[in-house]
Amino acid sequence: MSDIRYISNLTRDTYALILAGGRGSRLHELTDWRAKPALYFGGKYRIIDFPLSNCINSGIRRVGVVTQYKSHSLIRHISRGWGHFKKELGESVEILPASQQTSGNWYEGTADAVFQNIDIIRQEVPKYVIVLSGDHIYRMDYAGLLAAHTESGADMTVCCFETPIAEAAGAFGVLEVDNTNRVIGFEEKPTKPKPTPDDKHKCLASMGNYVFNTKFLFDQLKKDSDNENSNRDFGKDIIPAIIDNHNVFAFPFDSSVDGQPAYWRDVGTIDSYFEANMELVSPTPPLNLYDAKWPIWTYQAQLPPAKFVFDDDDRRGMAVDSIVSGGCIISGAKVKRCVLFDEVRICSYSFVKDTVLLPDVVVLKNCKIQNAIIDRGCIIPEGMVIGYNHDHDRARGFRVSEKGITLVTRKMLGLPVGY
Ligand code: ADQ
Ligand code: ADP
Repeated sequence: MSDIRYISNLTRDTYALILAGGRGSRLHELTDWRAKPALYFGGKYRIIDFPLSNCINSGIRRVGVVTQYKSHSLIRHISRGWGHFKKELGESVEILPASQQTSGNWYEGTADAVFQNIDIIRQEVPKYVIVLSGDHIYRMDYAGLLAAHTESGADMTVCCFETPIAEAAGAFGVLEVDNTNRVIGFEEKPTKPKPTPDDKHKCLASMGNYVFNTKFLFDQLKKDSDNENSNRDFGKDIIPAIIDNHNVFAFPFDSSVDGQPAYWRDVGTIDSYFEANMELVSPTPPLNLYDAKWPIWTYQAQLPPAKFVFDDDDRRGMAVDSIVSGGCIISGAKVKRCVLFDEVRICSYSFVKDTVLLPDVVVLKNCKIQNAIIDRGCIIPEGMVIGYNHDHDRARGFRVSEKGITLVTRKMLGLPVGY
């Protein structure tokens, strides 16, 4: 069998389950009303679009999205925007809500979220199941991962990303591997992660993405469900329980789909969310969204092009070093190093810099905003200053992050829920 045929068979024989039920509590009010995978990112996407696009672009066309926490906007996004799968070709994206499939409970941990959908996976008869976290921004060809999984003879393969120890401590599962990449140790969110042999400042963080041989997965989930002391979690329970007696291999994610250094961001905090968005406005961002060979698919509203206009006083409306999405109008205002999602309006005499503006934000006249995230649908009243004095920001009910980013939501502005 030629290599190409071999790989296409692997992806065809794979069912992907994207876990998209997590709350993302360190994002505070940004995930009060939407699950973290539904959070907007990069001007026109939601986080879930990245693993979903990786599936499509890798040739995995049978996908289940497991939802739980505040799933309304996630479900709406997927059902609106992910209809390009062809049922006639055996392709599908299914939404799998916590609906008491087996035990009558909501999903407990991540392993339970898979366990409760075993019957749905079984119907698809896949050889391999790839369990993906719906929480991360990255471009990855899962076909290479599947090839490594089968070539190593693994029962399970864990994707990992070399991460500074300071960032990984308490945040990620950390792997220890031998020189064949076999996993010989695993700790879930250790406070003192074990460094890699080559660099004492780095460790191998689990990306929360796993490949399993289907039967092996089912056997382990069954075993775990019989264990009363289990948290029903891959990181806490399943991986530590199997590494000694089974073939568990690590797959280091070290180069992106275009051969560029691998990019993987957790965006789990207000600061990391802000930074990852802001990286995109730099002249050469580490995440390439302009690669026509690896498009990031999403739901696209039918919107007019962005518009930049002189106002009545002949003041120029302009944006530099910024991403400006469809339906935006910048009139007599200046925008610098900003990410503007759909239909943002910035009015005369306002100056907005280093800010992420989610869809439908309106900045009225004479505002000054910097180092901020403005949530969807906020109307910033005339003359408001944000991000220049943190005490003032806090006094008005805005949230200021550890690194000094001001988050403003509709609720904080006293605006009603619906609009
Ligand atoms: P965490 O990210 O802390 O660690 P978790 O909160 O369980 O793990 O989330 C994993 C994924 O599952 C996320 O995409 C989340 O949205 C989703 N999810 C969480 N609970 C869910 C539920 N009950 N139902 C459906 N989906 C759910 C995990 C691993 C670590 C690894 C990190 C990488 O345990 O070892 O390092 O992911 O981020
Ligand atoms: P979309 O409306 O496109 O799904 P969002 O991701 O912004 O976009 O979804 C957030 C959802 O939560 C919206 O339907 C919004 O109306 C709702 N929402 C926001 N704030 C509140 C609130 N305080 N109470 C109830 N629902 C809210």
